[in-house]
Amino acid sequence: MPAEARFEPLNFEYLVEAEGQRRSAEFAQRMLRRRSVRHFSRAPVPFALIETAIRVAGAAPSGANQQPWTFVVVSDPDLKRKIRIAAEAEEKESYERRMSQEWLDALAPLGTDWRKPHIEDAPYVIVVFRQAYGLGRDPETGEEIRYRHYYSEESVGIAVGFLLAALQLAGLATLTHTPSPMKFLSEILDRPANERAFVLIPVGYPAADAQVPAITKKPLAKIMIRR
Ligand code: IYR
Repeated sequence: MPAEARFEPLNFEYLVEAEGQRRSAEFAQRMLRRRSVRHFSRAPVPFALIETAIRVAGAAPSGANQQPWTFVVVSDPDLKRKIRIAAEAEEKESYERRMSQEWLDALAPLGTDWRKPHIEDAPYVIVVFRQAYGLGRDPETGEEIRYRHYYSEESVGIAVGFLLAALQLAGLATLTHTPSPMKFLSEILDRPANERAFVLIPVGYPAADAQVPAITKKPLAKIMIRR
């Protein structure tokens, strides 16, 4: 039997125009500085910053509010090493054999290769899992039941956007990394059958001498159309 809708008053914070402008500009200024970082310092990061960012990610909208995500926060050096070794093995195969020349050419401006030392250098690696379907128990029989998840890809993508924004505002550097295939992450992190690795995010402070590729974002005129 489906649960019935229940309603409550919206708790909305109205801002006077000047305050809205101020906050919007401040947020933009901070977000526009975000860069994907591949050179991390080993300096420790307060766990509270990670926890708060994941709380923010968990507030993202999702299909049928099913919240089809699990955030695995890895700081254990042995686990990080295992993940790095497995990721590098997949990446080496990808760069040397699986990726097309067209793909390699598209990536060339980023200067990446199969080596992923950042997985071990960053104090935290957040591995985001997408729950392809839900798992529950039949209240009568106690049997395990599977239920459909709606728009889980989109939902987890939105939650990761929230997560990256929250980490940026916490003064942390991040990288979205998707070694392909990512099945090894389920095995190393012992995740259940309904979960699929979605993205791996090293989090930390940048190395003092961190470099980033000299690339730019499209101007507003190229991405926005008003009708
Ligand atoms: N997963 C590889 C390759 C790679 C692919 C894309 I698309 C990127 O934007 C960056 C890298 C790697 O992480 O090196």
